[in-house]
This record gives sequence, structure tokens and C-alpha cells, in this order.
Amino acid sequence: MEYTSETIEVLDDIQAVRKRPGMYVGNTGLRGFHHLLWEIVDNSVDEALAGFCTEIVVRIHEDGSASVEDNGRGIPVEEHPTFKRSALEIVMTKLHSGGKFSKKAYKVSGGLHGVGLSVVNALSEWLEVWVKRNGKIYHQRYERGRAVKQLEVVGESNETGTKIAFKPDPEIFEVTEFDYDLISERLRELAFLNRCLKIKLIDERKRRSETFYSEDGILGFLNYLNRGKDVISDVIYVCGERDGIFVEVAFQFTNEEFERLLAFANSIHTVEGTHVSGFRSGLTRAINEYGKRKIKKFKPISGVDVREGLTAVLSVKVPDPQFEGQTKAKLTNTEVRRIVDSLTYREFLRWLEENPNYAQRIVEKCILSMKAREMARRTKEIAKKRHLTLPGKLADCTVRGELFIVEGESAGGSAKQARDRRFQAVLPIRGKIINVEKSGILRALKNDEIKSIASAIGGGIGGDFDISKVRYKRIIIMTDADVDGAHIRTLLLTFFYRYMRPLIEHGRIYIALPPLYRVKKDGRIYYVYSERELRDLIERIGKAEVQRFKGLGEMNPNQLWETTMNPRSRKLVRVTIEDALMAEKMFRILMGEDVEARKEFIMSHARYVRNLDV
Ligand code: 0RA
Repeated sequence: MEYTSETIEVLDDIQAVRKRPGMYVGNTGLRGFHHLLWEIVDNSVDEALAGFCTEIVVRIHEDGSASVEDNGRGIPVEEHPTFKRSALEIVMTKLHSGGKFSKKAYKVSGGLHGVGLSVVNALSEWLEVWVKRNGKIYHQRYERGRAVKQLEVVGESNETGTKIAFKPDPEIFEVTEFDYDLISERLRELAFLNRCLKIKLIDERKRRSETFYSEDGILGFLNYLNRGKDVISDVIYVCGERDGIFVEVAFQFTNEEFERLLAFANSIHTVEGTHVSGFRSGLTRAINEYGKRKIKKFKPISGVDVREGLTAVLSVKVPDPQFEGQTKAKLTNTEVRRIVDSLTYREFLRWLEENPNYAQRIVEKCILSMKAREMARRTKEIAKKRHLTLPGKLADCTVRGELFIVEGESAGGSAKQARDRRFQAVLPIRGKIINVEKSGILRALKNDEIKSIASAIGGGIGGDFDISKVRYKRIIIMTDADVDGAHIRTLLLTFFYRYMRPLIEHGRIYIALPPLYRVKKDGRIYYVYSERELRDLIERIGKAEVQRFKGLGEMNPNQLWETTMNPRSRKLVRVTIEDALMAEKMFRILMGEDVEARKEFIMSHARYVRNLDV
């Protein structure tokens, strides 16, 4: 090979990239490794955005390489007038050369990954490219960024397109394998964001494949995200263009606790930015304007309350996107905020006027969110002043020990008598603390109960939760072994999971297991904790007198102490994060289903918890 000044410059580019890969692809782990693939896919998506490509096929090969094939125009192979080499080779070897070709050709293009194919090439052990163009098939191979062969014609074709195969260099990356799920998720996203673009994923390692295609675009995306959710409105879809900025947003209100907003700028996932703040402010303004017009004595609703339970997919296409932040996940173009805001405001307000029934439900939801938040705030305040306001029902202990949260006043009374008051505290809660009409844990658990639980535990709740301030080593949930008991346990676990999660993560929440049966035989008493244990016992000792405990309240303080509270003889289950997650899932189901399905679920959960230890 002849070394001209250009060749040397190219080598410098390649060396620069290989020396500091992190600067170009973020890191040399999983993220950077997949970044190479995103870069190539983005190029094909840009070609689709420009209107020349309808299909992309991504393959993961058995040898650790991947390939991306599209049916676009094909990367130009004509000789570049100043560099005296093919445009393809320049794109593949010169830093930032891609932009020179693509800026004019595309109206919008991804600005995040846009580091160029030369970076992928420099960080690949090898890269091969096939271009179908001008009736021919061209091919070239590179190794660690350098062409090892001239561009040559290897066949004929009347189609057009580009195929790039590459193997990330194991000298550079700590990771050597492509992650199917990661790729599948991103390609699904891209297919939703670019309607009518067909994207196929083929994993030759596992003989697995998926095709992503959506005619509905982000509307399909939204329906996909909200599948199985309890929605309270139709999907609202808004789109428009101003000053070359294209805005598309689909959203829907649900009974969920949280906001789920997915925002994209030029198909790049962004967590925040001017498009997000524009959408949020347009949304809030529209609701408040509607409320002011239609509702007597309407009090303004804040943004967070509007957004509780909101699912939204927002996509903007900006000609010259500016990104900021460590992972470049924030869009900063200022003009975008105004455009998204006014479009959202105008169209959503119109939609509310045209759909008064949905509008009513949405506004009601917002007001409920506001009340629940207000209540949580008050609870937090009370929890802060905990030393002054320990709940009246709490029978506290003298050293930092255990808190029993007991279902029902009568069992609470027994537990108070039975406990070792030096290290065991008892907090009775009402058996019927549930309000199933209202969704959301804060609304389901009655105000007073949350307040007393939070103030007894003492670490605050939610984001401010501070485990070092918790007043007990163990918190033990003690409920009856029946449907109501299981229901209450589910609610409590959901509450802890959402508002005091560190307690679960540190293994400080437990479930007490009261016995199910009392068995009497020849003057001896056995406590039995499960059906199987009962069978085994009867087999061993023969016919006996069996008494079933219906509730904790049936036990006298001595029995309660011996069977359920005494650390030497009781059974406890430590709640894991998985248990709590399961309870939380259960809780979501409980809030939506009919009564029979509800009971069914609770009972299976009750069995689940018991199976852990018994
Ligand atoms: C620059 C100009 C033209 C096409 C492309 C780039 C192009 C790049 C990639 C990368 C992957 N697939 C691609 N497909 C096309 C168009 C030149 C012309 O025909 O006028």
C-alpha cells in the first residue's frame, strides 16, 4: 500500500478512536459494544426517514458478529473528487465524514449516535460492506479500520441497498456477545417510531427471529405500553409541524400510580429536555383551562397531579438536534419547548371539549391525585414529629426491638398482653382498612392507619425515607390466616414496597405465621402450621381432637405468645423483595378485578407465603 498524506491522516483517525474508544461510544462495556450496532442501524433508519428505505434486517451471527441490511439507495461508491477514493471508503475511514454526505441528503437524522461509520469500523476486528447500486454489487473488507482490499464488483443486481457486517474488536471491548433482548427492545421502539418501516431481527445463535412493523406508529406504541392496564380514557393523538420541527404525541390516562412518559428526539430515547417540558406544560395548561371553564369553584391542579397515571409517547423530529447531559439524554433546542407546548395545549383542550365524559373522568382523577398527595404530605409531616405523636394505639417497647402490626382490635389486645414489653411493641390496625372502590395504595389504606404505621416506624415515607431513623429492628406483620388477612398483608406489603422499600431490601419486614390448627391427644397439645403438617401428625399419633383457629382473636394471650410471638418457638417468614413485588402485582390486580377473581388471587397468595417456610 502506498502511503500518501491522506492515508496517514486516516490512520491517525483510526488510532485516535482506538486509543480513546470511550470518547466515541461511551464505554467499552455492554453499552459501547451495542453502540456500534445502533450506529449502523441508525444509518439505515436515516435512509428510511429520507424516504428511500422500507426494510431493515438485523442479524446476530454465531461468530460474535452482527450485520445490518437495508434496501435504501446504497452508500455512494463513486470516486470522491478531492480524496481520489470511493465515497464509501471515506465514509468508512474518515472521522465525521458521514455528516458531509448525510447533512444535505436528510432533513433530520439522529444526533446522538451520529459518530459515524468510521468509528464502528475502527473499533471492529473486521467489517465488510456490500453495496447494491448502479446494477452492481460492490464489496470491501476492512480490518481494525483499514481497508485490506480495494473496492470491487462481486456481482450484479437490479436492487439497491447496503449490508454491513462487523465484529466488535475483543481487544477493545470487555463484552463479546450481543444481547438479544436489548436489541429486540430497541428495534421494536424504532419500528414504532418510524411507521411502516419493517425491521427484522434474526438471531442465528438461538434460531430466533422477530419482525417489528407498525402502521399505527406511536399510537401502536402507546397501546403496547398500556396493554392490560386499567385505562380511563381513549388514546389522545396529536401531531403537527412548525418551522421544520415535527411533533407527534399519543397519550392516555390510566389508574396506575405513576407517570410513564417515553420521549424521543429523532428516534433517540431522551429522558428529559425541551420537548418533555413543553408537553408537560401544555398538558397542565389545557386541563386547568378546561376546569376553569367547566367546573364551579375549580382549584388549579399541579402538573404532578395531572400526570399521575399518564402514559405518553412523545416523538419530535428536529433538523439540528442539540443534546446535553452525561448520557446525552437531554434535548436542549429551545424552540422545541414552545412548539410542543402550544400544540399540546390547543389540541388537548379541543379534545377535552369534544369528549366531555372522558374529560370529566380525567379531571376527577387529577383531583383524587391531588388529595392523595396532600394526605401523603401530611402523613410525612406527622411522621417527622414522631416523638411527639406516636399513635395512641401503639404499645411501645423500651429497647429497639420488634414491632408487631396486628390485624384487629381483639388480637391486638391479646398481643399486648402476651408480648415481652421490653423489646416487643404492638400496633393494632383495624381489620377493615380497605377501600376497594378507590385505586391507589394511599387511597386504599385508610388515612389513619397509614399515619399510625408511618409514625410508629419513624423513618418517614417515600423519597425521604431514612432507614437509620427506623425505631425497630424487625417489623412483623401479623394477620389472620384467611382471605381478609391475606388481603391486608398484600396491602401492607405494597405500601412498604412503594413507600419504605429499603426496609424490605434490608430484610427487616417479616410475616408472622400463626398456627392453623390446635391438636389435642392424650392431654398433649400440638400446634400445626399447615395442612401437610396436620396430615403427618395424624399419621404419627393417630386419631386426635383437632381445632381450627379461625383468627388470631381466638387465641388467648398464652397461646398467642407460645405459637406466634415467642422468638424461641414462633415461625417467621422474612419478606424478600420478590415477595413484595409479587404482592404489589397482586395489589394491582386486586384493584381492577371482580370480587371472585379477587378472592381467588388472595388465596393463592396466602398459600404462596406459607409455602415459603412451612
Ligand atoms: C449518503 C448518501 C446517499 C445514501 C447514503 C448516504 C446511505 C448511507 C447508508 C448507511 C447505511 N445504509 C445507507 N444507505 C444510504 C444517497 C446518495 C444518492 O444515491 O444520491
